[in-house]
Amino acid sequence: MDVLSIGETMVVLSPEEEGPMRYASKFQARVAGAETNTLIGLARLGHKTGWISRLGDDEFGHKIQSFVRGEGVDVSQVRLHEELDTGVFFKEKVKDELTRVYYYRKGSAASYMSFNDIDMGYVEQFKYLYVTGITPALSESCLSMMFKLLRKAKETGMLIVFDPNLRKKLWKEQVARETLLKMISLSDIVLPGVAEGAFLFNEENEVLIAKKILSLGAQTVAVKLGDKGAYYKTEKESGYARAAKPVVVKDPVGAGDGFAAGFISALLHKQTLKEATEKACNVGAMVTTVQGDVEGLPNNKELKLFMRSEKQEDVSR
Ligand code: KDG
Repeated sequence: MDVLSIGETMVVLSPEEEGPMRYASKFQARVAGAETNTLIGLARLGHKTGWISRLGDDEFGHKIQSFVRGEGVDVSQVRLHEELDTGVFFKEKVKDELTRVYYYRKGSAASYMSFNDIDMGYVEQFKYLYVTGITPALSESCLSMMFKLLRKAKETGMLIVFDPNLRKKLWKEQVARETLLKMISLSDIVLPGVAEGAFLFNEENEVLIAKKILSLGAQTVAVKLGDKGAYYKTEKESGYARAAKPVVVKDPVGAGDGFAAGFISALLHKQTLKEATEKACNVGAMVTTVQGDVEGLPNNKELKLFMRSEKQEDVSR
């Protein structure tokens, strides 16, 4: 198996029309969660992925379990709970450049995850463990589970990829900062955005953000720069990469998860760090071209076409 992740996935309800959600009457329901977004991206690129989580034994829990399984991610470690609910969030597109998220996930089934949910025999089959800063924000038990899992995974020699994925609505700033810095020190590869660099180090320069993260113990950093691409760095090399071409952004949410999928996919194929960052930028860019977190994630053929920046027919018939 290639990549394992653990975290909460929810049903996301988005108004069918732009504008303040108070005026919305019709909603689109989709499945989204940072960790399964990345796992689905990796599965579409042909990699073997697994997901550990908890869901409510309710309509949305069954919807999520079927959807993620249908995307080729192993869900054998996902537990459904009769007395706990599946999380839900709303994604409001107020106007072109403003999307707001409202969570209804307090006390959700996933927030009760603990290290007892984890079968280390299952974990040890994987080459990479992908984690985000969202899971430790869900509850005390998730926080403690995350650090036990990171330590155990390191002992088995797994490579740990960490996206801070800062969600300020989920926890107090000081706890968030301490936790994310500690997770960086336990990770091999860290994929922050500039906003997370500013939050953690009071630094917005990608070169200085990368240096700070390497100084905490990570081996590799790729700082996401939005439509400007990304900056990658190790002790031995550094540089910039970007997507093959600019895109019209329909929905920015999920781009970072696609970036992580492209990055890890390239590493699994033993590509260079520059190639990994390029692949990551291209997958992340493709995610933003359609509504939804995973609907724009490409398979290998689609990605190759995009990266060759071949003009695609607008209508094929
Ligand atoms: O990166 C996209 C995620 O933010 C979205 O899918 C929902 O997991 C989610 C979260 O906690 O925000």
